[in-house]
Amino acid sequence: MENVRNGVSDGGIKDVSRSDFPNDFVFGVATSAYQIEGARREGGKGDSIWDVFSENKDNIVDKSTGDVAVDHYHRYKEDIELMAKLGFGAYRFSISWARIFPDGLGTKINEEGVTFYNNLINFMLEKGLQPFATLYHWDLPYNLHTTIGGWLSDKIADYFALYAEACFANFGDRVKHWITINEPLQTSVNGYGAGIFAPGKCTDAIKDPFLAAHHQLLAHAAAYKVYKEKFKATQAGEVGLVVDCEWAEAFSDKPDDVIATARRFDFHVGWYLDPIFFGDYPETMRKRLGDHLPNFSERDRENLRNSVDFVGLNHYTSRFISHVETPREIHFYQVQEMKRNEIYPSGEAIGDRAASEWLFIVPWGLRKTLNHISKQYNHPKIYVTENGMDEEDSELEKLELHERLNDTKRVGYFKGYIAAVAQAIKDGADVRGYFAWSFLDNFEWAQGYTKRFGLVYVDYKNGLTRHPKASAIWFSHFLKGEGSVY
Ligand code: PNW
Repeated sequence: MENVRNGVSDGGIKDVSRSDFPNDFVFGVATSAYQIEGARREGGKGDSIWDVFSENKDNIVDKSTGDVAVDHYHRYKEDIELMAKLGFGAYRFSISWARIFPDGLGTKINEEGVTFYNNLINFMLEKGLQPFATLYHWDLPYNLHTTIGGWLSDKIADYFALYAEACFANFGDRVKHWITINEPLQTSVNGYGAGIFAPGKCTDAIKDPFLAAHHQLLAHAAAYKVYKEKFKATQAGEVGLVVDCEWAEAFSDKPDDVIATARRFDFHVGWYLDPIFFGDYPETMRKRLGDHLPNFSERDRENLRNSVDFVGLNHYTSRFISHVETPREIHFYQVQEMKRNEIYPSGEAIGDRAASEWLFIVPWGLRKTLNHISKQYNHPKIYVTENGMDEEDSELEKLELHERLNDTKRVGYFKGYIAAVAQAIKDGADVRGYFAWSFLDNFEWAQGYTKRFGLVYVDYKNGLTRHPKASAIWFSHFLKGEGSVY
């Protein structure tokens, strides 16, 4: 039964058990290379834009870096063993481009980097975890930034295709699920617009995000084409793209708010998925951005069309969207003429807040997001590639270690959101897997180590030791099909 609060349904989300999902539904955990590996100068790795960005202490709130991170590079066996012990069936990790091609140019492969990922993948398989590999989780080889301008260059797609090809050739006999790019929107808007992510503000904060997005799409399509033409027949794997998408609920049923909500989706996911499923950017973007939005050639369109075997969805939170009149500046947010509200029209909060100021806990939003993507793009195969919440390190610091592990709020988050996935499957969405973000506490980009998203606590002050939190234990019971202990 669905409950309605302030005119908005709770999606009928209650309790959940493993048997609400098909047997072959994949449950995994997710991480990314820069956030966990460390070993910045080991194994022949080149610098990435994040290595250099975090050297500037103004860029990271606690002035930290990923130089050591949580040392997964050296502790990967311990980490994978723990994942397997908890009962997970898959691990979504990312490959550091600069470990494979230190200067990004695709000419000299770094054998030590290849060996590291071979060891990682082999160990995963030995422990019964399916590898889901992301090729690009924000750590562009720095040399590609300084020499060609990174994602602003139309040459980048060729370099990305060379890198993708090297990964398919070296790892594709064992990796059957590939993600080309993680959340291209965050790179475009935060990396090339706002400047809060690497590489930091560039030359034209208005045009650059749209150019960076365009080139990420073309790079994705180029990698997909390489796989299809050279590897698919022998390796029989799948290649997808990961987008991030909040749920956007119309603030009221006034036509202006309803239209603003649709526009919000266009600018958020339509920006990336419309070119793939329909051959061009959404009309609402074209109309508002004019020449600031690049054009696709016929060849681009052909390469992009249907260039995903699955859609990866990173989902954390929801907002109510209302229409606002703003000066129609060609700025990513202003041009959308909408406001993201954290309250119901009645004034009640949309959900409890996690540590990050953008993260409100709204389980029903995931059900609606999955159904929206399913309907909008003709029922694609979907993996939830990230979902999770954070806690504030400074708050946990005040507690004893065993108390820090008692993350009951996170247990509630996962129960609610996983139940929402089960509901979406019942509604008809073709969801094949779910990955919790993140396995370990880690380097949370501009927030450094101040925010903890892990199922496993990392003791930064005591040798980076790992301590499973209550949420990890909850998962282990859930995955075994045992009743919840919380
Ligand atoms: C994701 N937002 O990014 C990333 O893929 C992860 O690497 C990251 O650690 C995780 O979310 C948690 O932040 C996002 O502000 C970061 O809406 C911020 C937003 C969305 C996605």
